[in-house]
Amino acid sequence: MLLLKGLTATVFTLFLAGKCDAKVPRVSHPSSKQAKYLASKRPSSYSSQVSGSFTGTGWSASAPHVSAPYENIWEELTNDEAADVIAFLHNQTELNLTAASDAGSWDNSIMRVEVLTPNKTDVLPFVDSDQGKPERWARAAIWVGATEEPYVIEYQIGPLPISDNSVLTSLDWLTTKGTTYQRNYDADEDLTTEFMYNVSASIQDIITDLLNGTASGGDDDDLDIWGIDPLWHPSPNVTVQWVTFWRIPSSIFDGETLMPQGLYFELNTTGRDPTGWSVLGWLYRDVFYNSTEAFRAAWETGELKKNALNLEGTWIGSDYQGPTTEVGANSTMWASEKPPPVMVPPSGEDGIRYKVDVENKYVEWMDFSFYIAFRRDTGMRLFDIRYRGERIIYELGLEEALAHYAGNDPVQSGTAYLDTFYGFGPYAFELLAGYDCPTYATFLNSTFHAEEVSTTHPNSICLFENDQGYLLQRHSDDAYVSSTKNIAFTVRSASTVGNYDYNFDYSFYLDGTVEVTVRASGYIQSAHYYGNEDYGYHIHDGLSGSMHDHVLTFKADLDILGTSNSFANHTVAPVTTTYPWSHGMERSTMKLFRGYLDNEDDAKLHWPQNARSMFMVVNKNVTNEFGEPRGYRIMPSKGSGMFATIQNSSNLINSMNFATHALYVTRQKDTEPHASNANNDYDPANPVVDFSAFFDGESLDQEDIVVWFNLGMHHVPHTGDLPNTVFTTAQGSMQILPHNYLLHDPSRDSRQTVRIDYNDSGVQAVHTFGADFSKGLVNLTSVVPDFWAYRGDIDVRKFPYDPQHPYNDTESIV
Ligand SMILES: *[C@@H]1O[C@H](CO)[C@@H](O)[C@H](O)[C@H]1NC(C)=O
Ligand SMILES: *[C@@H]1O[C@H](CO)[C@@H](O)[C@H](O)[C@H]1NC(C)=O
Ligand SMILES: *[C@@H]1O[C@H](CO)[C@@H](O)[C@H](O)[C@H]1NC(C)=O
Ligand SMILES: *[C@@H]1O[C@H](CO)[C@@H](O)[C@H](O)[C@H]1NC(C)=O
Ligand SMILES: *[C@@H]1O[C@H](CO)[C@@H](O)[C@H](O)[C@H]1NC(C)=O
Ligand SMILES: *[C@@H]1O[C@H](CO)[C@@H](O)[C@H](O)[C@H]1NC(C)=O
Ligand SMILES: *[C@@H]1O[C@H](CO)[C@@H](O)[C@H](O)[C@H]1NC(C)=O
Ligand SMILES: *[C@@H]1O[C@H](CO)[C@@H](O)[C@H](O)[C@H]1NC(C)=O
Ligand SMILES: *[C@@H]1O[C@H](CO)[C@@H](O)[C@H](O)[C@H]1NC(C)=O
Ligand SMILES: *[C@@H]1O[C@H](CO)[C@@H](O)[C@H](O)[C@H]1NC(C)=O
Ligand SMILES: *[C@@H]1O[C@H](CO)[C@@H](O)[C@H](O)[C@H]1NC(C)=O
Ligand SMILES: *[C@@H]1O[C@H](CO)[C@@H](O)[C@H](O)[C@H]1NC(C)=O
Ligand SMILES: [Cu+2]
Repeated sequence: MLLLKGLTATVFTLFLAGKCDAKVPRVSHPSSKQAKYLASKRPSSYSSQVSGSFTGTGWSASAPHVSAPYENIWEELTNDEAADVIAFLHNQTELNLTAASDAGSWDNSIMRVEVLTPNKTDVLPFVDSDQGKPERWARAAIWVGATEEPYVIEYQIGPLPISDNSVLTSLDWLTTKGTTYQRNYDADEDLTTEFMYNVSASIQDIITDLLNGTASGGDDDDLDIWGIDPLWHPSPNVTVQWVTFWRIPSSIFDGETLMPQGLYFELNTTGRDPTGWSVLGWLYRDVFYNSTEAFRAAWETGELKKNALNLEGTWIGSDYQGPTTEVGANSTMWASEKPPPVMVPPSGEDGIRYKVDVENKYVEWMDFSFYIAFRRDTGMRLFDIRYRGERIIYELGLEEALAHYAGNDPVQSGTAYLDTFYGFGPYAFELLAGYDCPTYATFLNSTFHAEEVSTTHPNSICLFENDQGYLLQRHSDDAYVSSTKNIAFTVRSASTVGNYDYNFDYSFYLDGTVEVTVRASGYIQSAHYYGNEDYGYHIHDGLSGSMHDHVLTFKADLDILGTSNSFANHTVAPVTTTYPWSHGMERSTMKLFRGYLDNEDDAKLHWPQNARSMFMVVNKNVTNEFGEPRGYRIMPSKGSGMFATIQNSSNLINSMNFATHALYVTRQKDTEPHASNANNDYDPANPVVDFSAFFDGESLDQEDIVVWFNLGMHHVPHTGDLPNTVFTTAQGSMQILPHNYLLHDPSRDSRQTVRIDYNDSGVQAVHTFGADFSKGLVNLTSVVPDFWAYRGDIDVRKFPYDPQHPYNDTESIV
């Protein structure tokens, strides 16, 4: 789903990012897998049209200001910084760069520039000891197309701001491969797409007969062609890919991934010369034909049985369709037109109980404070999360998102998306107030810089407090009842990566808990049902809910009272033992067994059966007054924590070693900041970062340690995933919670607690501890979203490169 390089930017030529068919303008590199020509449907607005103040669809609370204790050193490059870095890159003649807007697949061009996250070893002295601010550096990914063997490569550029001291140097230290060089076997995807359409056109009579449609690349096509991701390399330098036909919806609903047609063909697209490419065979109803001629011959016998077609209908739309009876029961949602209860801010802006430094994306709520950063590859991440003034987590964020499919057919079997390749930043569109977030949330923007265009997604991060709908604490007896409200603070963003929508929450609770939640919705990628009985349920006419695993890997760099930490394993286990008081008789009981992980060799972990072990990051050297080491526990909450079913993936080879286990513990190292790299997908056998290389036996005893954990689900879509998967069940979360960290439950410090004393004669006393109650009238008009205020991307072009005017040319791209 990426913009085609070489075409003018005025034509939104969209690529199908393997992930299929979201019709959104992709401001990114033409490095995606399958091409698709679609017009933009997403509302977009451009800098030239922006005027006045922007409020978004909601009330958009401006929270009280707090000055961040120090500046956000993790924040993405500003538009001006990005422009400078791009200008600097264009000055490096050895890179032989063509301006992105003019570049084709045979040119070298800038794919993306972003901030290079500063080394922790440089940050801590600055943050903790007020020593010099870490240097600010950028990183850039360059598309090297002007060669027979195209590749992508990353560099670091700095220090910023650009000056005579600034240099372009290798980023190889950030890899496990020893180089950021990554061979790109998909540089000519515009031509491979054209090749696919030509193959289809060459047997149009068969396609019409079997699929009742046309796939030619033209505007009036009924069918689309795309397939596996990543591409296969059965032998060195050879590229093979299976593709299939999908029906293009004619309505606004982009449910193309619900309409696979069950006819597949295999291509050899080795090398850069299309005249050397060939069709290796066809697959229809589980029969492989080793050439187009063989397939035609079979069709001409007139004896080919036909697959059921997956056709468009209201079933792919997500609109209100009720009341329905077709599902086997009468709908009883008889009052659903009435407004449901809404969340309201009790006292308007005066009532806001958190503070924000908007410029530094720094937030304080109750006993927590943190900084928000945003990355093209992984979206939102948090830094320096403090609780009661002490850092508990240095860094918390997504690392990679795997969606590994399986199937009897080669396209599903060959599909294993590594979504950082497409990026979560480019698809983190504006959140809809009143739906994604309460209308009273505070909204922040996010920005990324790809193809020499800076794109801002307004209102793509929201911050809000809300009642969790269940109590944090209660107790009653014959003399009193006591209760504490469970109010949590959430930071949210959502990314629509192709067909799928991922919602990310970081939530903070009054008891000191931090929770990471990911939820999935949007369209499933389905399969044709023929032959796929063992790989999913039959969910529509010719449709299988193609089974797949979602594995989302997160990094949690905990620092418990310093960076010298250990990973504790406390296990409850059955024992049989005698006691002085048991008269010599054995009793069957259980005990608590305490241990530590010694080193990285033991640090690939699974959640133990029956949740019998508790895993904690503790500081052995900082015990509480009862001698217990203070720590934070890691515990699956929603879902149960998971890892990939498929091990040794034929598709991903060495690029999914972060998905072999449920969680991992490693030594923190500047050279191992990320478990994956967005360019791995280009050549998964030779990843830039192979997570398994992090495990080299280093001690985990009072060291700076990092926990990497997986959330996700084994997704076997059923009829309830039509038209869209629902967040209620497609979710997983991890809690990071205090464990002997304080001497009692810290939520006692919230005044939102009540105690009512009573006896037979009624209530004797009411204790509200100084808490205010909401009072007055609520003007609900203020919580009705203004849907017409919804905006799309705001793109600011940094170039075209003009040596006379190289800087910050903020032109609209349309
Ligand atoms: C978000 O972007 C919009 C549009 O550029 C701008 O008007 C607004 O001030 C930005 N908001 C914040 C919080 O930076
Ligand atoms: C690029 O090179 C030109 C000419 O040498 C110089 O004037 C300019 O400052 C350079 N710009 C950057 C960002 O390095
Ligand atoms: C620079 O790139 C162009 C294509 O943009 C290519 O034709 C030319 O050969 C390249 N020059 C060098 C020295 O690689
Ligand atoms: C960050 O650490 C790496 C590995 O030690 C080092 O190569 C690199 O130069 C450091 N970056 C900066 C900006 O100091
Ligand atoms: C084939 O497509 C045409 C036009 O879209 C439609 O009218 C017809 O019903 C379709 N036939 C089948 C068998 O689906
Ligand atoms: C594959 O390509 C690389 C360069 O990318 C080349 O060095 C190598 O010799 C090629 N291998 C084979 C088997 O052709
Ligand atoms: C694909 O094409 C290349 C180059 O023509 C050839 O070397 C290779 O054997 C072919 N591979 C397959 C699987 O057909
Ligand atoms: C296809 O299969 C037929 C019969 O099995 C065989 O004779 C022929 O050589 C094969 N053709 C190719 C291109 O592999
Ligand atoms: C729906 O309700 C109608 C009227 O009460 C009844 O006749 C019908 O059997 C019901 N259908 C189902 C599927 O329960
Ligand atoms: C945790 O400790 C228990 C009991 O000693 C042991 O059985 C288990 O293997 C340990 N788990 C890990 C991951 O070390
Ligand atoms: C433990 O803490 C004490 C006091 O803070 C300190 O002096 C000592 O060096 C620490 N020991 C280790 C192993 O970290
Ligand atoms: C409620 O709020 C709306 C807009 O915020 C305002 O136009 C309206 O006058 C208010 N109504 C009352 C009764 O205050
Ligand atoms: Cu799924």
